[in-house]
Amino acid sequence: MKVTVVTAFPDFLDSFARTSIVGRAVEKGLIDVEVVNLRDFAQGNYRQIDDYSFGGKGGMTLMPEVLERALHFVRGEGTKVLFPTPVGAVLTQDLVEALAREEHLAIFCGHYEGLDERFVEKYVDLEYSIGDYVLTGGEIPAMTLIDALSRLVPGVVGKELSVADDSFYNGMLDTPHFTRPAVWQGMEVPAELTSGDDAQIEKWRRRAAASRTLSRRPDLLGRANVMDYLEDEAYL
Ligand code: 6GU
Repeated sequence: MKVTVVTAFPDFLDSFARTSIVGRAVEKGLIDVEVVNLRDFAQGNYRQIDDYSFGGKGGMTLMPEVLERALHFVRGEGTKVLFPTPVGAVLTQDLVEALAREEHLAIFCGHYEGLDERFVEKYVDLEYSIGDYVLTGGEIPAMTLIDALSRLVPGVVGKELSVADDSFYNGMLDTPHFTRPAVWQGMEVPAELTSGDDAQIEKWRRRAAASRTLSRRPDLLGRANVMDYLEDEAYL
């Protein structure tokens, strides 16, 4: 899959696309990340990309002509156009999984007040938010989405199993994790995990996931198949 990020801050994205697990996935050709400098599509002596918002309090908005020229440069046959914005649909693992099936995503990063709404209306397929707080621009949400997408691409994360077991993958929060030593500062690793008995381990993991989800994120339980976790046992 290919992801293009159109941004006024290409260096920020470039370093991300070259670093860590995502960087290795790019290097191996498992995912293609293209960074496009919005300023390359500006015109005039000042290379202007934004202007004051009409009726605003001094905030800036990216200009539709500049955005459109960038779009015509990056858009191909199967391109889905994305705009990260706090007024978008909240990004969930289900949405990430749906987007992972797309051939090409083009993410247009806004700054300040965002993109001219006429461009959004004409070209944007999906507006997404990464949570209920306000950031200065769409670059971090673009990186957030690319990171989440890349780990779904086979070969990016070392063990496929570690993806299948993750938080949200099955609608539940992840279990706690432990490593050696089995006793640390008087605190013991749950006996089931050191038992070597696969059935006991699985049962412990299901209960731990269900119990954590119930206490920390009960809002997720409507989506998860709780009965898969509890089987028909009484617990808690
Ligand atoms: Cl996608 N953009 C901005 N600017 N702020 C956000 C966000 C996106 N999601 C949460 N806050």
